[in-house]
Amino acid sequence: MPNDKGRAPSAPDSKLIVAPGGELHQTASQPDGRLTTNFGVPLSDDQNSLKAGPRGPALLEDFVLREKIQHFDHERIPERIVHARGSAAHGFFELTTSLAPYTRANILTEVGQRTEVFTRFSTVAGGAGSVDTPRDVRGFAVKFYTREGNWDLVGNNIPVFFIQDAIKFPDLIHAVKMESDRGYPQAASAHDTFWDFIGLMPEATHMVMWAMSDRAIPRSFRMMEGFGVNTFRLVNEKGEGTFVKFHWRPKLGTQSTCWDEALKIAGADPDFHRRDLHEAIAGGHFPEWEFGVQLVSQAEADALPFDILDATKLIPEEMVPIQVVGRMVLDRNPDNFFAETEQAAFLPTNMPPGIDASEDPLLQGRLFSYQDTQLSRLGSVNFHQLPINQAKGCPFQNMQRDGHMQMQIPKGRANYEPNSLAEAGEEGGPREDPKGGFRTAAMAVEGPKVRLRAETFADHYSQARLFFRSQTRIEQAHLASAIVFELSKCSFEHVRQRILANLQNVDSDLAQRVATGLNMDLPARAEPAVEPKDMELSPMLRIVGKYPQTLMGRAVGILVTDGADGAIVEAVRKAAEGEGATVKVVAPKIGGVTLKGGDVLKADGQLAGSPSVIFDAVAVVVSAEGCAQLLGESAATDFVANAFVHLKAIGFTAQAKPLLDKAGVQTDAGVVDLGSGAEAFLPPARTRQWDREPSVRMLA
Ligand code: HDE
Repeated sequence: MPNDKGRAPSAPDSKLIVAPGGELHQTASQPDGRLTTNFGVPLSDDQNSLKAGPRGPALLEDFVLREKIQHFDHERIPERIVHARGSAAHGFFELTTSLAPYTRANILTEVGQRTEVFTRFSTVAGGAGSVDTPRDVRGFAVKFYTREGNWDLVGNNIPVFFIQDAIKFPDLIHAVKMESDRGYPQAASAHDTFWDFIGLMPEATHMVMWAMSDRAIPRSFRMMEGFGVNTFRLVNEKGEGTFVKFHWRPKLGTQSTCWDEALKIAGADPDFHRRDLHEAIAGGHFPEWEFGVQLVSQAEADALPFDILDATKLIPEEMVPIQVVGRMVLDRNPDNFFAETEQAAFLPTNMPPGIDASEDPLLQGRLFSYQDTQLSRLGSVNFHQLPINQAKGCPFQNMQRDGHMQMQIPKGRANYEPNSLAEAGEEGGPREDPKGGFRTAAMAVEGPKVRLRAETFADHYSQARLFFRSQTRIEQAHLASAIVFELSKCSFEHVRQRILANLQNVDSDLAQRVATGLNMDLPARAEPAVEPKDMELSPMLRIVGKYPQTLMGRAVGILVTDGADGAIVEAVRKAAEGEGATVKVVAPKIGGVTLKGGDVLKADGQLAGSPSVIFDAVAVVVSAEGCAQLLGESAATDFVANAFVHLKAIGFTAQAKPLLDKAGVQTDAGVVDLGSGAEAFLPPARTRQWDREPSVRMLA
């Protein structure tokens, strides 16, 4: 007998409707709330397939079974060839200073105007299911739905790139992704083929410095800078062009993790950054960035000691200051990961009138690649009709027709131009706008057709040196240690030697430190195409010492046991939350603990699954008996020991001392006795204890 065993409780009201723009929506508030097939036929049962008898085989006529299974079979689409793993959010951009002298783009001239945005952050090398915290560049792609069409600023969290010409991109990506015969490593540059390629590509050296710096292990998406990387051009009403570099600066400052911490986060919470972004927005802590520009005239560009069209070079802020002209706030999580985050298609070619590409040979290739890749990824020339990609501020209208998945029903027969259908009283369709429409900046271009790189692109080391030498002592040590780590995973000795030979052009001390870290002799210096120059140092390129000392955006974990003093827990919670931190209680059991005095305190996380790597600062508030039990639990010792070696503030009650001692914690300014009040815990909790590092880690 048929039965409804296994049936889900009645679903919320749900029905498909077609919005006026032709956009398909599934809403959850339709009055009849009936489950239907994709073609609207109401279903009486979608939990039992149609069978020949209760125990018989399924019948071919079961369109309910077939439709459900078939749709499921085709749910996946190809992941992005690069930047496959990403997370995104909606928000707005607001212009605070007009750039009218330089551009006619409405989004950059109308002060106070708010433009909707959709921003996607990503890693580069790993697949869609890889972890959030590998050492990697991060994508920072912003889609502005402007009144003059979409503008996609598809940037990274590092202002330069590995290569100068787009034609090398497939080689770079093949080298960094998992090796093709063995299918590993996933989401890691620490392997033979990447370093083999890098050693043979001196132009990559500057970017490698950044990729080995703490920038490549960000603390959260909310704490990353963003850069347009390529040089673009702003074009004003008169058709005059000005070079521009675009910048995003996070309100929370640029912050990173420690490398050992990043490795451990990968196991503890592979979705660390995705979760952080989602929870911050859901909790009303909206991430915010300043938007800035560096403007450079042609004459100023000609005077620079490098080529402004070379994407392996940055313009130091000390040379051309960043003018902050706007801000971006992300205040809404996507409703559906696939429909929005996965189907979002960013195209550097999406530029409103007044913003234009430069001749940067890396950008020139990008202008082709992104449109092209969507055709295999999203499968149709009509991907611009997907809701997330639709131009919202200025709907599209043109003579393009048909194709797979055409979602619109164009009326009439005006699908060509010029036409004179209007003279016959018919709809003639849209027309060009010679004045207001997009016009490419009329830059003079001349020369023979050649496959050559300009000589002005030949200096591969000056800016690598600039970057390394501009770092603080701490950051230099991290960078050197990162190269040692990566090269130690490279099995080719000749490749390690080549890298060491190249590094001597950056800084001989760096090269020696890496050689010592590898226990290798320093080979002869590689002969550079152009001798590197010593540029004026740029302290703005640092992270350490620059980010605000604040608990905003930070997470505090309080480890408790039965018998803990609830007043201290509450004092720490109140103080930390008062400064904007998120506070979570960690206990040996998820049901929580019974505090001194008998109250029950629920836990947010169980100790084994909530290690200290997911927090920025920790407090240990335990009873003497609870502490004695924790001494036999390695997760507890790890909790404290890792907090210490990851340079975090540790607040403790007197009863927790045996656990701190067992974990090897030595007293310093970041280890705070909570007996004298929770306030003392706050200053060290606002930052990392960099001074502690030499006592816990042997750095190169
Ligand atoms: Fe990309 N890049 N890229 N890239 N890129 C893609 O387009 C490409 C480069 C960047 O969240 C792909 O839609 C070439 C620089 C981001 O959806 C693809 C070259 C910068 C994203 C592509 C570069 C970027 C991509 C893959 C060398 C910083 C993710 C999927 C010329 C300015 C966007 C896709 C998102 C994605 C090509 C170099 C940023 C294959 C040929 C430099 C943030 O089209």
